[in-house]
Amino acid sequence: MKNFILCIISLALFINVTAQENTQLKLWYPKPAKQWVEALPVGNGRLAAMVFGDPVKEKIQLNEGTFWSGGPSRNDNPNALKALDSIRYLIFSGDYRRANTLSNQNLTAKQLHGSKFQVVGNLNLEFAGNENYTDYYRELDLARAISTTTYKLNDITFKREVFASQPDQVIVVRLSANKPGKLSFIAGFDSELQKSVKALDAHTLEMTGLSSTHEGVTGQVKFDARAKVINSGGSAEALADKINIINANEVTILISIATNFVDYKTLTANEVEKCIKYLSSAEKKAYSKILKDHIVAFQKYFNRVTFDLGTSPAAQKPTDERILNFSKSFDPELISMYYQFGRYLLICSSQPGGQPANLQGIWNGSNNPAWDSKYTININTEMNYWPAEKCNLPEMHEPLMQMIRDLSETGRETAKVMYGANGWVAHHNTDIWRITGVVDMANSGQWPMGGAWLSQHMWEKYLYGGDLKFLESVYPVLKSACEFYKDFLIEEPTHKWLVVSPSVSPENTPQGHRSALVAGATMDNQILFDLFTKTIRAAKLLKKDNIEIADFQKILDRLPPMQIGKLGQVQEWMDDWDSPTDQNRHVSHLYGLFPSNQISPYSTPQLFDASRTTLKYRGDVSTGWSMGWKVNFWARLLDGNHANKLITDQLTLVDPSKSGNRGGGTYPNFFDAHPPFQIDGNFGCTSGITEMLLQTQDGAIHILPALPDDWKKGSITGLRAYGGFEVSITWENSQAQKIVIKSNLGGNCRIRVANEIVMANGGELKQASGENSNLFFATVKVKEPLISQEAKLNPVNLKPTHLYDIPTQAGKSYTIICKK
Ligand code: FUC
Repeated sequence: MKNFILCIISLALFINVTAQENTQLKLWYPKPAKQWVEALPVGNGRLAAMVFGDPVKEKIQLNEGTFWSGGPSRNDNPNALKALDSIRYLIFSGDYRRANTLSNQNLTAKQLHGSKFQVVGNLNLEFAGNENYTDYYRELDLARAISTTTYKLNDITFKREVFASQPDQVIVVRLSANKPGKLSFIAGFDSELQKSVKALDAHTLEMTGLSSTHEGVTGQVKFDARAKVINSGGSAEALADKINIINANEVTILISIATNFVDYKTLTANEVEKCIKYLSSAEKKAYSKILKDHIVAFQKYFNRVTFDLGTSPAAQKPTDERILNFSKSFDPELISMYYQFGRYLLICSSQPGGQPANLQGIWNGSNNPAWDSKYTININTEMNYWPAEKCNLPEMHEPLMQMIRDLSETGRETAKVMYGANGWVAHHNTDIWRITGVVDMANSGQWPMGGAWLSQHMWEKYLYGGDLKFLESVYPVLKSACEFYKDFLIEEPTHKWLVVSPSVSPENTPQGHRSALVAGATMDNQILFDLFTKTIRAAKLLKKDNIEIADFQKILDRLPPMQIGKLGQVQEWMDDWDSPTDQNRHVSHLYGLFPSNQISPYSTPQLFDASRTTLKYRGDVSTGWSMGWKVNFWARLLDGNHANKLITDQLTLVDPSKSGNRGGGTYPNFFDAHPPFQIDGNFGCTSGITEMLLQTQDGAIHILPALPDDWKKGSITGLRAYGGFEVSITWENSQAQKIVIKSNLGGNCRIRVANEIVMANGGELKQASGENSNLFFATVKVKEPLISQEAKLNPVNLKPTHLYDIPTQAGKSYTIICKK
């Protein structure tokens, strides 16, 4: 009996110790945040906060997704149409600089280059006499979406928890201590854009504010923010614009924020009523219930994917030290945590009914953020959503779908006014008002392809989920995008291909040109190939529009092929202007490799090799998002070690206290550093890690296509593949051991895997041959590339794989054992 009790006691102690040491999926730090990129983000898709965790002066910086400068607005330049022919003529005559000047004068928006995502303000909590705290600790628990700060003062342990509840639409701050009557502080709001701050009573603070006027558009977004301060024990008193809490046992603060925003053209909501409504329904609930509902709602999404790469002693250190040491010490758990952080950020910044994640997701501490913290749709916004479907967060994709629907409305007028064309068009930037004209100068802004790229997300959503009703609902958007190019494309003089002009290869200028303006940039051709191919497929599936798709097919047939230039590279432009010293962060001409599936090791080996050459010239280290993109590229090139090298480059600590730090990497709070903070790098890398473990775009589900040598053992569960499949993989000694496939839609499941496999429960399995009968996996057939005579191509040596077909039924799971 005595032994039994001892055993129980030591087990209890052990559990306690391991619980404390279990830092898995927790960002933690032994000191408060000083800089914004050290603070910890929480969010519910509409509301967001950055928590600094300062025991003396706590700052909780607040955002609301619809609080943007300006108001409903457009930025089409009406001079465009009359200048268009001249610009095109100048481009075909090789006078790129004059084309550029004309474009700046007539196509670029006259005044409005987009609104700014703005800051609601801060909730400040001031604690007198807290200066000598000890035992400080703060964390962000990714698995529960809660930021916690603890410290000791005079032997009393204080704790603060902050989370953003999606079900209750409030940000919750919970303060407690392990002795009663010890909590005293003053709570107040402040904001650069405030109109008023006052204490309505001893428990309620209210702040109102108005967004900025920007580029001639009057600020029209109004917010109402309220904090309900609920103390148990002690007392509360209203000061003029603050609340004083004295000797409380525990305090819960509920923060509600609402704006007058309804949609991109309507600002008629009553922000005060909305704000009160959220608050009054939340305050009826017990804290424990709000907390429980928050965790359940968050974990419904988060728990769908688990990822384990093993751990190492390096994982015991604070997160910023781990990032600092990453390239020197083996810390696989930092990679799995960074991966899950990307999923965490998407759940927190993009929820159905809200705005899509912008350049900073939904976290912004400045009223003049870099690039206005808006939507750059020549790569960055798309990158934000690369993980959505494959990482089992399809609901988080919804706000982007809505934005594309909106743009297909606003972009109609742009098509008509600027180019005299039908259909819809969007250029390289947009904002909450869904502007679709040319933002910034021609070298970056004159890119009429943003809408065409974005609309690929609709087709991808269909491929993963198989929802024909959804496809039917978005088909008009795809068709209308095609209609724009049907009118807008022109024949180029040399090969008689149909090309986009004027355009740019995003933000890159051919060396010696001093103007980026061109016709027929490779990325444009690749995007159009996808747009027309997939719209035709959608029309066929929906049994619609035979006549229109015959027209679309004719256009498709006349698009330029990809070209391989003299360096053996994928050519970026229609002419072979690529330079071996060009290390531009954009690698637009490899859109065909990723996110698209036009370049494949199996069906287009020459382009596959040329892509590798392009990337070698482009180099690895770059801005954060560029490195994120390259993880995906190297995964698609089936080179796990190189992809892993890019992850290591991306996990380079960017210390915000050191000025002049210009390289991309990762801030102490795990936010991606462009620099400055830009969230696309986080999302891009999460997508890239998925691509290393599972690919779905090349006719089969490819298991562990790009596993680095270092990732010998691990497991991942719940990834999604085309055709409604969910895939979990366990591997050891760098080889798949067990694969579990859940079929949500039924149909043939074709898998590509390095080792031979058997079905665990004796299900049907056969060697695959011919086309995959499952149409979700239908591959594309691109034209043969044109290859420069000077190009030297390298052989493509692929590791041998096996291809199998498994017939599946909807709702069933299939366990596959891999032979050694
Ligand atoms: C594009 C990129 C920049 C930056 C900006 C927001 O213009 O070229 O690097 O990411 O978007």
